Amino acid sequence: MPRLHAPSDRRSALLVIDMQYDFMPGGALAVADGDALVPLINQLGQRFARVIVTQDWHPAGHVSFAASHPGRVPFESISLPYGAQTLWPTHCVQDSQGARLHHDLHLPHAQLVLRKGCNAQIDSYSAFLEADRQTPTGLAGYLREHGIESLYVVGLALDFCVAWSAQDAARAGFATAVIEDACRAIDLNGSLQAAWQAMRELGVERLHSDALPA
Ligand code: VGL
Ligand code: ZN
Repeated sequence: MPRLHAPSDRRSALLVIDMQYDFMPGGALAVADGDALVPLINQLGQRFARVIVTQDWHPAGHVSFAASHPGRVPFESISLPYGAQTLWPTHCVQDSQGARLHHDLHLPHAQLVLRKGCNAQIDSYSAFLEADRQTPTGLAGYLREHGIESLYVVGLALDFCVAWSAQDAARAGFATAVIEDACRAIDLNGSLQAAWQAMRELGVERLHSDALPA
């Protein structure tokens, strides 16, 4: 695993995952305390030369919605052509209020807002590769063309979109860290512990926001 560059280094980027109303308390797929991250992520953003933001951005009737499968309920798992898929409450429908970024998120210098999960038949927790594990979002190419080598990942949810994005970043050769106090988890059937284990095996660093490399 290549070495992590400091946040202020032009070769580093902060990757802010899915800070959208549907993942906030009161949202369709609420993550406990998700909104508490906003001030910390705003502060972290100030320390990074480069910031990238993602949005979960599903068409109506998306394959990951329990409502798209008669007789199924949220949080069940089903088998799809690309493998097992957890079914979710309907969330982050393109252009809905729940899909908007939290209004208090203040990252004025963010250069890229990447939308993922746009294919009706394929989910995408990862900001790099859709759930078929073949369709790229283009993010790796974007980062390489900008000379970015180190990624610090924050946001929601730690055990799904943050963890999948961090793992794919590490596999793609980026030095990758998750800032754990700038994330919150769903924690479904042990998913949080499994996510940390999988990230550790790929060399993803687990950092606290007050201990980032200088
Ligand atoms: C997410 C479940 C479904 C996430 C997105 O952002 O972690 N989780 N869609
Ligand atoms: Zn989703």
